[in-house]
Amino acid sequence: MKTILVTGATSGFGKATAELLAKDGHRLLLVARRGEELEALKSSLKTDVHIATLDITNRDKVADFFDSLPSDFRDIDVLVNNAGLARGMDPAQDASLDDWQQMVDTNIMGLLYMTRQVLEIMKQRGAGLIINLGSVAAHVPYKGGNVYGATKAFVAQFSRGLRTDVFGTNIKVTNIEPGAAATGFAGVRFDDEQKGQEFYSGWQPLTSQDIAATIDWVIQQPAHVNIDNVEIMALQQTSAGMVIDRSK
Ligand code: NDP
Ligand code: 8X3
Repeated sequence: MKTILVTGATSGFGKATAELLAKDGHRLLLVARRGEELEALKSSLKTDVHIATLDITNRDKVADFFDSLPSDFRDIDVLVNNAGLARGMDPAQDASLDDWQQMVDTNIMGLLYMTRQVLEIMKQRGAGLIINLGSVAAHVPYKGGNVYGATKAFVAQFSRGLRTDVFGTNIKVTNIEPGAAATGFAGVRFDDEQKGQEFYSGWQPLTSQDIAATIDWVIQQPAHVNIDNVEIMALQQTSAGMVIDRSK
């Protein structure tokens, strides 16, 4: 039984991961901004669960969260840095600066606030595992993916740098990079749940359970094994080929 902290547990990958890890009897800390969804999830899980309404972009609130952890939940073995989002899909020349700000604040700064805090615990314990949710968008540009992809490129390089820094401390680091998966993601991106659903219809994307199973597999590895990177895409998705503009 491990103590596992999952960010963004109210939807998609985070929720499916909490549900799967609860079946294995792990002790779970679940955070997100929507308190009612966290309460409902907690009451559906048959394991020890501590929930906290937390906006990971708020550095002080993240510090308060760690300062006020119940004693039973302090010895965190695993952090799943899952909370994240895309906002908008306009080309850079038309994009909203507010959307860019929110993606940077959440996918980069929020992930860093959580990571820095948990490293204090893992350092003291002399062990730990940090699993980051990157994306194939870190490596493959697509129209309108501009800042979202760049935040995930940050996650990829930060994961490599972090693994380099913690070498010799028994702390593991994994970056999981999925392709498109049917979650709340597209609805948030387009700010339109219906449009989000349409993005996933007519083909078979990854599911939340596919990624939860991957996270569970990473957690189950023996102590001497570090899964550095996992790239996973639906069979029906691939990266776009080279395109030539002949309009001029
Ligand atoms: P969902 O929209 O279904 O879930 C995102 C979760 O993040 C929600 O639980 C949301 O909770 C939480 N969240 C967002 N902002 C904050 C915040 N500021 N503070 C705390 N929690 C926050 O999306 P996915 O499950 O698909 O996404 C999970 C991760 O996987 C993200 O990092 C995403 O970039 C990545 N990813 C997704 C892919 C996909 O196609 N679905 C593919 C590759 C990577 P709440 O609103 O309650 O705060
Ligand atoms: C989200 C995956 O392919 O929609 O990270 O950009 S994709």
